[in-house]
Amino acid sequence: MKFPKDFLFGAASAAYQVEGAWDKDGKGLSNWDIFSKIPGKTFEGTNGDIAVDHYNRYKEDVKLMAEMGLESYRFSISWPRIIPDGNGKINEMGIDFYNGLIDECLKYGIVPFVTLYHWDLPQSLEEKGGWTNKETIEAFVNYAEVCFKAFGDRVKHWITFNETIMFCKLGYITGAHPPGKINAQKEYFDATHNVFVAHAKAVKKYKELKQYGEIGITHVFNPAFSVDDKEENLIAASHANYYETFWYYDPILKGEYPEYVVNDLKNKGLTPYWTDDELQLLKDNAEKNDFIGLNYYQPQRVENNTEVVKIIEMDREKSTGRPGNISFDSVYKTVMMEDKTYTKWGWEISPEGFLDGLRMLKERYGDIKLYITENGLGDEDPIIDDVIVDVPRIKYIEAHLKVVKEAIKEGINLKGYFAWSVIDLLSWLNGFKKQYGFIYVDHKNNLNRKKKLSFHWYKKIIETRGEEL
Ligand code: BGP
Repeated sequence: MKFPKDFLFGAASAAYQVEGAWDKDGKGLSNWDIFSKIPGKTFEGTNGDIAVDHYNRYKEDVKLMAEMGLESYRFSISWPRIIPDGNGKINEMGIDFYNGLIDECLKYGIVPFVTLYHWDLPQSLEEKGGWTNKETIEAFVNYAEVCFKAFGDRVKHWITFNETIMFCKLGYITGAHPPGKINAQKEYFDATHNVFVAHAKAVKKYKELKQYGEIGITHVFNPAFSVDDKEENLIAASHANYYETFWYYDPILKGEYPEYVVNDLKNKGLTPYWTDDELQLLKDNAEKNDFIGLNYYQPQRVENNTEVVKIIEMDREKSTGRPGNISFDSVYKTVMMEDKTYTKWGWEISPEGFLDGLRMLKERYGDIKLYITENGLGDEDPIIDDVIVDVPRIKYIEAHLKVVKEAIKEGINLKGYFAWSVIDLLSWLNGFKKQYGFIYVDHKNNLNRKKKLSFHWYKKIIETRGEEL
C-alpha cells in the first residue's frame, strides 16, 4: 500500500530552537531568552541566542527541504518577534521575516504548517503571571488574529498550541521550564484551563475570518500502560491517562473536562478558576476544532505509588522525559522496564505503544482527523568517513511510519506525519548534543549544513509514498 495522495509527509521545528536572532530586528524578549540564562537551567548553559541561525539561513534550509522532497514544513512563529511586548505594537520586521519564510516554502510547493505558540511567551506577559493570568488569553487571541490576517492568505493549516502539558507541568510542577515554579498545583491547573480557553477563542476568531483553512491543537501523546495486570497498577495507569491525556484532549474534542478528574480536583481543592461562559465556550468549540496534532515519542509504563512525597522537585535530567517520576499527587510512578528498549536519554522506543495508543484515542474520540506533528529519535549521531550515519533514526522513523500505515488501514483518520526534526536544533534542556534532524549542523564549522543518511532515506520514502514500508 502507498500512503494516500492527500497524506502529508513533513518535518518540524520550533522558532526558539532554530531561529536565533533573539534580539534582532525589533524582536522582544521571550521567557526563554531570560530563563535559559539562569545558571543550571539548561545543559551546559546552552540557549537559543543563535540556535542554528535559521533566521538568516532559512532560504538555504528550505532549499534543502525541497531537495528532500518535503511536502510540508511545520514551524512556529515567535510571538515576541511579531508583538514584542505581547499585547502592543506590531513589529513589521517580524511580519516580513515570516512572509519571507512562507513564500520560500510556497516557491517549492512546500505546505507551511504553522504553530502559533511553541513555548516562547513574551517576557512581559510572563512577568504578569503568564498563563495563570487571564489577560494572557486576550493577548494570545489578539496575536493569533494578527497572524491570521498577515499570513492566512497563504497559510491554511494552523496549530494554536504545542504541548500544553509540557509548558504547564514543567513550568508549574517540576520547575524545569519557565516560570520555573515547583509544585504550584493550583497554578498548574489554572494555566491549563486558560490555555484551552485561549485555544477555543482563537479557533472561534479564525472561523469568523472565513479563511477556509484548518485549525487545531497539538498535544503530547503519551499513553499510559500498566506494568502488569495487578488491579492497583491498572488503576494507576487509568489515573495517569485521565490526568495526562484525557484532561488535555477532552476539553478540545468533547468540549468538557473528564468527570473523574473534575471530581478528584474538587476533593483536592484544585478546581481551576473557571466561569460558566468559559465552560460554554469549550462546549461550543468542540465542533469547530478541525484536527488534533499528536507528538508521540514514547508511552509511559505506570505502577501504583506507595511512597509519600511532599514536594515533587525534579532535576533537569528527570524533567526531560526519562521514566522514574512520581505523579504530582503521588498516586502513580513511571518506571523503566527490563524488557523494553530505551534511547540514550532513557526514552522508551515503542511503536507498539504508538498503535495501542492510537486505538485508545479512536475508541474515546471517534474519527477525529489526526496529524502526527512530531515523532523522532534523539541521538548522538556517529560520523564515519565524513558521513553522518544516523541508522538508528532511520530504524526509528521506519518503525513508526509502519504503525501510521497500519493505523490508516484500520480506519484511523491520519492525514500526515511530521518527523521531529527537519534539522538538528537546540533541545530545550539538552543543548545541541541531542540530535533529531535529517540535516546536520556543524557547530565547529560555521554552522554548515550537511545531509545525513536519513535525509536520503526520507526522500525515497516520500518519493515512493512509503510503498515499501
Ligand atoms: C517536544 C517538543 C519539541 C522537542 C521535542 C524533543 O516535547 O515539542 O520542541 O524539543 O519534544 O524533546 P527533547 O529536545 O527534550 O528531546
